Amino acid sequence: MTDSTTQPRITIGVLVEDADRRAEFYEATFWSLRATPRELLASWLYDERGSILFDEITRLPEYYPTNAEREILAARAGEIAELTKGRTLVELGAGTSEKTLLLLDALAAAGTLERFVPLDVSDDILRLSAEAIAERYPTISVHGIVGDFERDLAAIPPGESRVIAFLGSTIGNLYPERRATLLQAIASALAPGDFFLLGIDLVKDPAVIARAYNDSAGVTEQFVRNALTAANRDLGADFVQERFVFDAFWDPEREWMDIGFNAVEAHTVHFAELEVDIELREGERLRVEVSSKFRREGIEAELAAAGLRVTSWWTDEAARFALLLATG
Ligand code: AVJ
Repeated sequence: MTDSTTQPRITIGVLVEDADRRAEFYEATFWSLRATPRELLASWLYDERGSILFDEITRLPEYYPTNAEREILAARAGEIAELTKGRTLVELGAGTSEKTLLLLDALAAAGTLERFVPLDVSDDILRLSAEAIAERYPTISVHGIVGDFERDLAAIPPGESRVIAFLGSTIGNLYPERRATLLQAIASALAPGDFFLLGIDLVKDPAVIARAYNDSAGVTEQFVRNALTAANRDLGADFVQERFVFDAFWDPEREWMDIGFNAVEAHTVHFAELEVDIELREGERLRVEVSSKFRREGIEAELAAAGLRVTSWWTDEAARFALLLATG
C-alpha cells in the first residue's frame, strides 16, 4: 500500500499495520521476559524520549562509534561513490539519516544518484527525513519504506546499481543467528551491480568499549532505564527503578557488551497487558540489549556464509570502527 504525500517526488510505502506490529511485538516481549537470561527487548529503548537520549549518547565523549564512523564516511564517501556508481541508496534502519548525507553528497557529486530509499519502523521520523532529503537534493526521488529490516527487504524497489547501507553497527544488536538470517536476506536482495555497505564496531581494548556504555554523565543509564519506563506506560508494567542497578559489562567470550540491570532484591514485576507476572531473584539479570563487536575475519566469514564477498574494508585512523563494501 502506498500513499503519496505533498511532493510527487516523495512516496511512502507502509508495510506493516500498527496493530499487527504491536501484537507481534508484545508476543515477542512476553517470550523474552521468560527466557534465560530474562530480557526486555531492545525495541523498548526507542520511544520518543529514547530516541532523543540516544542522540545525546552519540555526542558523548566516551561514545566513540558515531564519530569513528563519521570519520570513515567523510574520508571515503568519494571512493564509495566511485566504486559503486550508486544510483539508488537504500538505508536500513535509517533514523534521521544524518551520516547518510555524506554518502548522498558524494553520490550526487559523482552524478549517479537518482533515488534514496530509507527504511525505518518509525513512520514520523521517516516522513521528516524524506522531506528534508528531497529538499536538499532537488533532482532525486525519495521512496520511504515504513517497515522492519528483518522482515521487509522484499519491499526494496528493483533498480540498477543499488547500494544497501546498514550503518552505526546496528547489526551488533542482533544475536548471531538473527544476524545470519538478515545477511542471507540481504544477499538475496542484491542483484549483480548492487553493493552492501556495512558499518561495524570493532573488538578493541575492553576498557574503551565498556566506557562507551558507562559514560560519566550517566546518559546511557538514563537511556536504558527509559525502557523500564516505556514498559510501565505501554505494557501496564510496574517496574520500580530503585529495585534495579544498571550494569553494562563486556562479555569476553561472546565479544559483546551485555547491557541491562540486576535486581537488587527478589521481587515480582506484573505486566497487565501481557497478563503475566515475572518473579526475579535477588541479583537476577534483566538484559535489555547486547552490542556485539567484530573482527575482520569473523565478519568476513559471516558474510561469506551468506554468499557475500567483501570488496573494500576501511577503518578510522584509530581502527575502532570499520566500514565495508560487499557484493553478492
Ligand atoms: C545504536 C544499537 C548501535 O549498540 O552502540 C548505545 C545502541 N546502546 N548505547 C550500540 C546503544 C547503548 C547502539 N546502537
